[in-house]
Amino acid sequence: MNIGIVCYPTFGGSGVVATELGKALAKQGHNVHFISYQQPARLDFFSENLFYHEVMISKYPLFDFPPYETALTSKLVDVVQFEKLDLLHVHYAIPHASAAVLAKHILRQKGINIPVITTLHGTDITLVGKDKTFEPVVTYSINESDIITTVSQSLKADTYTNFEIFKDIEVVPNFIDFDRFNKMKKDHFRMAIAPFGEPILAHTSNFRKVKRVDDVMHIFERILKKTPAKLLMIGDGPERAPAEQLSRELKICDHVRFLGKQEAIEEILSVCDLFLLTSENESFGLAALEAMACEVAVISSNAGGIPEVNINGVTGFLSDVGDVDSMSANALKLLGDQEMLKEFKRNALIQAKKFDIKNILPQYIALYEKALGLQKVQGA
Ligand code: GMT
Repeated sequence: MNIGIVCYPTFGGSGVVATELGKALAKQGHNVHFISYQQPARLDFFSENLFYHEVMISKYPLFDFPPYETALTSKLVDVVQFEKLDLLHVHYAIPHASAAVLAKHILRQKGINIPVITTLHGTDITLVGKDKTFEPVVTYSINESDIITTVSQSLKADTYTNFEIFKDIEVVPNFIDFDRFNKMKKDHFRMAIAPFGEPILAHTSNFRKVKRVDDVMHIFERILKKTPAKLLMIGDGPERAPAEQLSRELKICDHVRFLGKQEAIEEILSVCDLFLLTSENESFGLAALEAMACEVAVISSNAGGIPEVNINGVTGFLSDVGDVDSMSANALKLLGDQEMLKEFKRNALIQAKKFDIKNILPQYIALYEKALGLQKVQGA
């Protein structure tokens, strides 16, 4: 198949999922064309059937707000025609779904039928998308997509709650590539971080408000009062500086390392014991899945789709959003019982295997085939 993938090129979850999906499809022999405003972060190598088309935006002085969506739509029309794409798979509703739907309508006038598969990732539904500045366009573009997918059952339910959607939604969860994410032997690294054998905790995110990183600080403060430990904060975003400041105020900063964005995250996760995910909203929690694949148990909130990934009492523990007392008590329970911790780590790996890319990729391919089949019927 000739597949067009539209995504954000940054390290955000939706961009990572889109890029890894494209790479896996290319490995199976499909031609994959990425369309975005920048080369996707994880697309940093050559492959004969991977292509990148950059959306250029005119800097005309009249534009206080350069019209990216219009430029993206025009690019889609161009790439679909020139590269003879079979379908467009867009990740994150705003503005990718509406641009794709408009491109589809334009192409229809030119006698070309292009199916649009829209994957909803999270904040496009639970936060930004439902705001009335975007809602009518998001609703329209979801309903006009040929296939709609969400990354969890929870996000599917939220989509029906927040928008008037009259089509079926398929759930295709996030996935993990075990060729990359697995527990590696990194004893020297563990020694450097925790020289006295202290347990190592980690949090990974884009440090946005929705992640509640201040809760991570409060949980760790409570843990440190009872037992020595180290905390690695991985990623970057607007809440990073306030979190660093809070770690000083709570007098835990000597035991917390803010590592910023990291490429080889699997190497860091390989030396960790517990992963903390405190989000207010989380449609799936790819960061937790990556940790689990590296045999790390998870202490998390029970928001959104997290319970579909982290199983309470099996792979970790779940608490209500903001309940830092419960989360720190759960962490201490695991850290205080080495046998239980070992078992939870083993369970985390078993659970992560359910989301092996080898199981999830065929689900997307089946949906592409369904979309192409549908298209033939409509075109007939
Ligand atoms: O919040 C992020 O990490 C970024 C965001 C995105 O859309 O780029 O991630 C969302 O999509 C990921 C991939 O499907 C999910 O694993 C995350 O749970 C989801 N984030 C939220 O719902 C807050």
